[in-house]
Amino acid sequence: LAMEQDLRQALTAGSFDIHYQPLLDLSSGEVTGCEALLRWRHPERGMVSPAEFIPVAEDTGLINEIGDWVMQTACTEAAGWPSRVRLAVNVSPIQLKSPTLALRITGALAASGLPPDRLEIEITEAVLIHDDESALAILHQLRAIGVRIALDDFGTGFSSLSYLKRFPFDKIKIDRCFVSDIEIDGSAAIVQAVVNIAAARNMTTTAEGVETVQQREMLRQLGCTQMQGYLFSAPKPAAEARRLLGARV
Ligand code: G
Ligand code: G
Ligand code: MN
Ligand code: NA
Repeated sequence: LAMEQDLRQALTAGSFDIHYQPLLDLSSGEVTGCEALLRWRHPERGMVSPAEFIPVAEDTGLINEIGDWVMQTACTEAAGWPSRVRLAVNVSPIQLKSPTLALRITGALAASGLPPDRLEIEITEAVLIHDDESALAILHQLRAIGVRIALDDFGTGFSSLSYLKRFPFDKIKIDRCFVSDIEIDGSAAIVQAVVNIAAARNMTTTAEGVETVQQREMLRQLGCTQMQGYLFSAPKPAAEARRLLGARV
């Protein structure tokens, strides 16, 4: 309950910040995306991880206000980026329960001037587990205006390939657990299978948590579209991230 009050205050006190992590195209080596990752500077506890406070925000419904703030702030930042760089924003399953979400996202896009096809929302399979028709309807609305939809953390939790049939994703984000093991066990075969499924269904793939040159080269050989990870950059404050967008690997 203390955290709920703190979260409420954080919104008005301006204690939230967004860090941005570049996504690179594995064939061209260019930055073609950037993921917005929320940060909370707590007055007493210092930096609090979203892994800790997002669940509280979800339980209290505050995730809607926080999510709107993230969307508005990140779209405004991304409107100034080169046009090849897409903004990726995480959207919680709870946010997809709100019938006005698509309208609010449309409003954030219009206010910022960011074209809808430069926004990508990242959702986890949790959205699909409950066969929630209203969530799917919102995703279809967003897609109809040109917003891309990515399936985040693929291969963890209760992943089922049937989810890929239930909604036409634009992208699959391959969880970092498969990338960290890629040279050790059967992970390369799993990544290859996901890349093949994605290609067959007109989706692209992003490998998360890429930390070594060996991993990057392996992913490139496997035909993965994009990489994201500490090898190129950790999530950085907006001004720092902006300076990375023109870099190449
Ligand atoms: O950077 P990392 O520790 O920051 O993020 C931890 C988790 O928090 C990830 O699963 C990420 O998807 C989630 N997360 C980060 N920012 C946001 C956000 O703005 N909204 C939601 N719903 N989740 C976020
Ligand atoms: O769940 P989601 O994929 O949205 O969250 C991304 C999380 O992964 C964030 O916590 C981010 O800080 C973290 N992250 C990004 N790149 C790397 C990396 O190369 N290695 C590790 N271990 N974590 C990473
Ligand atoms: Mn994500
Ligand atoms: Na992820």
